[in-house]
Amino acid sequence: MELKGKKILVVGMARTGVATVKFLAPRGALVTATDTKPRAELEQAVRETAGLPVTFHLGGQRPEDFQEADLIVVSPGVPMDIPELAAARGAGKEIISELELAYRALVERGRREPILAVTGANGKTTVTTLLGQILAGAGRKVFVGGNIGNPLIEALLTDENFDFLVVEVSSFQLEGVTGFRPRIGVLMNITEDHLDRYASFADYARAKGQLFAFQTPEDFVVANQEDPVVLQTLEQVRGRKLYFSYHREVERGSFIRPLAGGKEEVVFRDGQREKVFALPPLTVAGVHYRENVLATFTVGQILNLPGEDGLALMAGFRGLHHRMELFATWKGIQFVDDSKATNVGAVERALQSYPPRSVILIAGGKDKGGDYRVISDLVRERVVLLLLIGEATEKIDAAWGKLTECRRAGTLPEAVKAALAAARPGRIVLLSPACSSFDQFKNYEERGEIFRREVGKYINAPSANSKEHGAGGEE
Ligand code: UMA
Repeated sequence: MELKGKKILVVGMARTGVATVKFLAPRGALVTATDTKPRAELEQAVRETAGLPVTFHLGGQRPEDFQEADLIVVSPGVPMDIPELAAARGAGKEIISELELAYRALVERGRREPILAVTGANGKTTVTTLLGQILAGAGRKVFVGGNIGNPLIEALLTDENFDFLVVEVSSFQLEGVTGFRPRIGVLMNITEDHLDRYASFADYARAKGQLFAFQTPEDFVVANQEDPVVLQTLEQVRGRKLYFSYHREVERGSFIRPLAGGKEEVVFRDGQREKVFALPPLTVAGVHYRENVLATFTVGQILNLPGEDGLALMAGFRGLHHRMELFATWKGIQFVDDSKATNVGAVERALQSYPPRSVILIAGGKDKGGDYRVISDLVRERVVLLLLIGEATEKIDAAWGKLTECRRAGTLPEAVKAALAAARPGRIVLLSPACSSFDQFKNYEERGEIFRREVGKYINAPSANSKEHGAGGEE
């Protein structure tokens, strides 16, 4: 892929676009960067790329930029079917994602670091993080990036070579791949998400399957045995398949075996060969974390990493920020920030962790086209009060409103106020929105921070008699 003199259009100028421009422009490509947002909202992007030879067309997308480009590199948040891209595709233009660009550049530079790629509707950020940690713990130099926050192309902005590239990959990034081939691809689960972008659930599942499309029999697939959609998606893949299951034995892969006295062991089985390790008690509770541990452990075994050390590290892991994060306990009430729960599957995981009729659930935001009713039974059983916020209020009310006491709070501060009024010892005030945040917030992080701040206002107020329990983040 000769870059010198090639006209490349970078679409989207947030984190991915900026890194892409930083890679392309110094290597002689003739780069145009476009974004629908006006320049005033993209000051940081312009600042970060200052001094580089790049033409900005901001505040809208000009069809001629798409028609004149030799190659178009699209940010994950830009839908592949916007009219400008559809027309460019019609004109035979090559359109790829930043993930594909990074992959091609790595291959061309003879960079041989194995790529370990993780996808799924839920759990992928945790597994990516855990993989990074167990590799680093085993003394390997590792780049951790992708959907987790820093695009893979950033691995090419440094002269450093890594031992491994661990990449969290989203379905959006996979829409624009034509050759991306991870050495090990991990598929955690496929449940409804992003149906505001995909025509159907099948389309979304197909996008996830692209992670394995270019693998050969020398590569590995690590997948969840318990998810029927995962199994179906992987029917045709050529990589060597290993599975994990939290509650039954698998032929090839990893599983947990219960022992007498409540103890457990983890077994890695590869045909006749079996390796067995004691499973230490895990700090993070729940079935889903066990799946994350097993997926990570399986990858570790493929790479011959020491099993005990990896399991000890994962047992001590305390979870991710804004993901089922218990950030305060006050007067026997627990406050849990699960702002990263942007789909129904994630709320399901959260609710499964709590006793019946114990949860005051704050949900809502920007609807993503999924079906909320799939977890109706769980909502009826676990949620004692449902507080709705944001654009999706109507739709969630229609699905869950009659299953438990439900109030339309409108905004997050109002919801927190109502939650505090109804909270009693033993109850859990849980922000687990089932929606994206973009109707009322910049992103899920901001939503989580505002939740914490609002909770803090009440429990730290002098009248709240908070001497006994501050909001000091008891976790
Ligand atoms: N834009 C256009 N034209 C359009 C649509 C958008 O110009 O038609 C512009 C927007 O005005 C904006 C830019 O494109 O300036 C946004 O691009 P982006 O959303 O791709 O933003 P990045 O900062 O590059 O973030 C992306 C991922 N975002 C999405 O997938 C929506 C980040 O994942 C990822 O961390 C980052 O690349 C680095 O790889 C976030 C995410 O929400 C966390 N991911 C989804 C999820 O996890 O559910 C998939």
